[in-house]
Amino acid sequence: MEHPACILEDLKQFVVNDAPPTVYYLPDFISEDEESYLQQQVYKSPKTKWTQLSGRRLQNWGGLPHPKGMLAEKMPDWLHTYCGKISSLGAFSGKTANHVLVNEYKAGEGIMPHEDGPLYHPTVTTISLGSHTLLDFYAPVSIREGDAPQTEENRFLLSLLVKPRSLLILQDEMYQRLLHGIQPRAQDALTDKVANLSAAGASPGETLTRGTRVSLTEKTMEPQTKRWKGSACDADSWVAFPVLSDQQSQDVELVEAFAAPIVDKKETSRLLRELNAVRPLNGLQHVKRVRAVRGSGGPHPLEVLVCLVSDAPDLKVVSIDDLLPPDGVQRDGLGEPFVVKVPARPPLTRPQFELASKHWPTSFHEDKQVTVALRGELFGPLRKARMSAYMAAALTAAETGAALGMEAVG
Ligand SMILES: O=C(O)CCC(=O)C(=O)O
Repeated sequence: MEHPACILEDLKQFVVNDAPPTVYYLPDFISEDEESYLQQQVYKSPKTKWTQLSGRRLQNWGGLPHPKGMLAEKMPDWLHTYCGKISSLGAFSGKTANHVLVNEYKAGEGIMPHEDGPLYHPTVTTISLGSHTLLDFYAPVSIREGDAPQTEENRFLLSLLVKPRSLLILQDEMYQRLLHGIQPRAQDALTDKVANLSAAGASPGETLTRGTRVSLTEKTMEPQTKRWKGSACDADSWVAFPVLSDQQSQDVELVEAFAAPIVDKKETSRLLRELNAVRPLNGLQHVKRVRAVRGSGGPHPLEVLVCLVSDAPDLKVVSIDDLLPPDGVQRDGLGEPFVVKVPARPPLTRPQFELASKHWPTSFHEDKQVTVALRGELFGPLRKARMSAYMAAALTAAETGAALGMEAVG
């Protein structure tokens, strides 16, 4: 279907002028009935469609983005309709959105600052369902000398208040240069750092309590990776970030397990020995079996993993006796079980380790080179200057070749 090549003139009234170019905020883009319909469709989707990440759940629709182009999957009708509706605003320069991420955030959950990258047409559109959130924007890490420490706090620039049923469109600098994220908070105190307060019908000083928010993020996958225009090439103006494997870049996946308090500390070694024998945590060697309960003024300073929820005979069990075989583990010293989430895989990078440890203590064999690379410090100024020179030489050679009528290979 044909869509306008430019964003519709009518939408210009929704530009958020207090933010860098370009943000369109459309309150009440969908009706309450449409919101309920979309929520029903999201929650009706097969359970296998959800991926549990630390701090949110995710559904991926349309295919798997890949640098060589997306392995496309048919979009379900309920999403296809809304991809068409948004594309008909001209949000994707005549193209149709072909990829949707559905994120579900419970109150208190969020997403780390990130950029969506060059695999997509540089526009992202988001429909929000169920609750508001604050979407925060950050300057990227820069290596210019004399800058203040590059903490998240120092790089924070502005927030946008996205209310349920709204449509947010981000393009240009807001999409291509800035990072976006959502702080894991249950309440948002609105300040004048929220650039679209009046458009969202709110005022500074208000505090909004978050509920469960579902966001539908529609994008268009480019057929091939494109280099964004305007990326500078002098060695001081760029940072080399590593291209990590999928496993190294992904969020922390969690599995549910039963834990129980150790009510008698003196029984800890015996309990560990016996639990390891009757309920080994197969594939979870990275997870520490016992954790100290932080700042425990309470009666039980330690908790132990009993078994994975998937290993339990009956998911509704509440008693320790139902989780353990009659023999093999003396119950003395164990309290009643409860469900926790533990990291499903060993962390491969420091950010993954930090996130994983927030859920349950986890061991980490750090690859120092990856950590340094993630900080953008893998190459010193001399090596970067050399890289810039080689890249410039390659470009010159290509341009000269093209001028001589030679054909590019590779
Ligand atoms: O939920 C949102 O509004 C943001 C989602 C997002 O940034 C993402 O999926 O990459």
